[in-house]
Amino acid sequence: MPPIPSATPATGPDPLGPDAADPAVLPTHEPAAADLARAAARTAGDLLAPPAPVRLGDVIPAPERVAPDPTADFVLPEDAAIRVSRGPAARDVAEQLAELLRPATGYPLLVAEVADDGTDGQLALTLSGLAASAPASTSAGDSAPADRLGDEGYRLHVTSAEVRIVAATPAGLFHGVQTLRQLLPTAVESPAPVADRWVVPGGLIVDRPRFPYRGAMLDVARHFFGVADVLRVIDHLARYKLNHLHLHLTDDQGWRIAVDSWPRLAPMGGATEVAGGLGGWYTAADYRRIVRYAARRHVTVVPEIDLPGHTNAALLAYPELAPDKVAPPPYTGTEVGFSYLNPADERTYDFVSDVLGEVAALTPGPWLHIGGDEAFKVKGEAYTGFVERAQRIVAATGKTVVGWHQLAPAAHLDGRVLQWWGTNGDDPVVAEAVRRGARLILSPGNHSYLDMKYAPDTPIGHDWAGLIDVRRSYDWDPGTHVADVPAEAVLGVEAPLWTESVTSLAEIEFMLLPRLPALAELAWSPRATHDWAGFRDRLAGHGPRWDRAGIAFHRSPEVPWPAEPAQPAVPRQPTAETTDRTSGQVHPDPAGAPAPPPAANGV
Ligand code: TNX
Repeated sequence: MPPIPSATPATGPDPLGPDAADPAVLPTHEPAAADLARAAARTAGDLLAPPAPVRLGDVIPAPERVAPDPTADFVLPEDAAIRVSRGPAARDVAEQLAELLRPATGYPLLVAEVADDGTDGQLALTLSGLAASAPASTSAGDSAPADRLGDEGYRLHVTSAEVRIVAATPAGLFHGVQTLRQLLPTAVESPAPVADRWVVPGGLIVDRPRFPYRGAMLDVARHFFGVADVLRVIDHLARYKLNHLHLHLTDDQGWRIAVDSWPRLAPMGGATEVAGGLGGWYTAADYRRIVRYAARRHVTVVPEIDLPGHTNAALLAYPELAPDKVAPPPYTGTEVGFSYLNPADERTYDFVSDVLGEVAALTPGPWLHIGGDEAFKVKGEAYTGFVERAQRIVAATGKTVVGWHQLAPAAHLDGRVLQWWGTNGDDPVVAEAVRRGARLILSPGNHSYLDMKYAPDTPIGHDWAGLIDVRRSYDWDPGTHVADVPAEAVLGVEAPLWTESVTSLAEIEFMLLPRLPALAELAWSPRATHDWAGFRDRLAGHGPRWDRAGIAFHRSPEVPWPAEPAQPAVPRQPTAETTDRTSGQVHPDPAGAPAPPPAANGV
């Protein structure tokens, strides 16, 4: 069996630590003669220098348009500074670029806000030597009209003098920074200073997403993961331009979010997990911290309260909601479909309103996910009646309802979104719901389920939807996947990670990577860029980046990874305890311990 590498969080800046850098002011004086001489010497050296190690098109997800200019590589000088349009959100993107570059380069990377720099109301971020004059006019890369870039697009123009990112929004600037990160040499992922030639390949990228919703789901109910683990997952999403993190917060094995109006839910319902671990839950402050960290990375949190099934943990805390009003024992197995809230009791709807109301109030994003899957014991009209009420309760909170595609037969409610997890794209019930106005998030079980094994000998995961190695996660088209569902009805793509058999951050990363980038590319890149051979080669370059950053991943045999370094680039230490379990519940991270046998799932 291939071992699961134990990931060591990079020893760079603590993702939980203070985020903001000191404000910096760039000197306004004219460059001295010595500075000019140094710059001239550097330019002369660069003319003789080897080409950039990364090609401009070596980016995941593949950009919409790439025009390399091999004569225009940019080399990051030690005195590089970042100039950014005024405003806190744009400035924060610049700070994040500086935070990204400082550990490996050891350069100070000053950040300064500049007034309108001729980009016609767009935001601009420029990385260049301190001596370079502030960009005075629109550079060639700025010429396309701003509205083409949309809410999340960006234009990245690399010349020998500067790297300039232009976007209509801070999110667009942020995505441009993620592209720039991948264009720098692998060593940029090092948590400690390395001597390297920090070269960015010259040319122009104009890029924007195919779908507005690009996400991943983390099931924190089957096994609980503390805040630090969730933040690290958000980092992985952001790197690949995914913009939604769906948190599966409740299930039979655990209730993971504190609810003031039903106070026993978290302490009682959160005290278990699969195989009998201690579980845990998020306080409102924990949850807000996740939401804030995600927002800074332009990721929206989508909370899920799974109803009316998958509710054993709620029922043991509040037996009055159970059909027989008897508290069930805690559940630590992996079957599904046995528990449910009593749809015939009004108290159930008080519960649903209170819980959804509190979760909505904690959540700045527009979505509220109500589950709805595998409620095998609530059938026919009892089920649709429940769902229709729950949909209206969500609407009353001001949020847009999302649910698993089992919601399809229920009446349409404006804006509702179904998350389709089928394994056969012929689904007339869902196609009919789409005709009535539903939009779809696509999570096909046999392509996007990150809890499926890669191969028969993958030590964790399931195989009920088949084995999914990278090619299988990559080779499908969200625009045509479900019969009779037009591409316009597809809001996007989400990759769910269920965690019946996933117990640690290292195991999360092992299941996420390298499939997450494949799914991110389907969600972001124009279909015209789809090309397995090209993707496989681009993906290969990410292995050394993950190694550098101490990130665990599966060395899929489908990908031509460069040879493994004899010595890992980052010294690996035993993974620290998975702390952050609320209420002082701390238990050692079982990374490295043999994985439990694959769970039997009743699906
Ligand atoms: C099905 S997909 C489920 C989950 C399980 C998963 C395991 C869906 C909406 N429900 O309850 O965790 O399979 O792969």
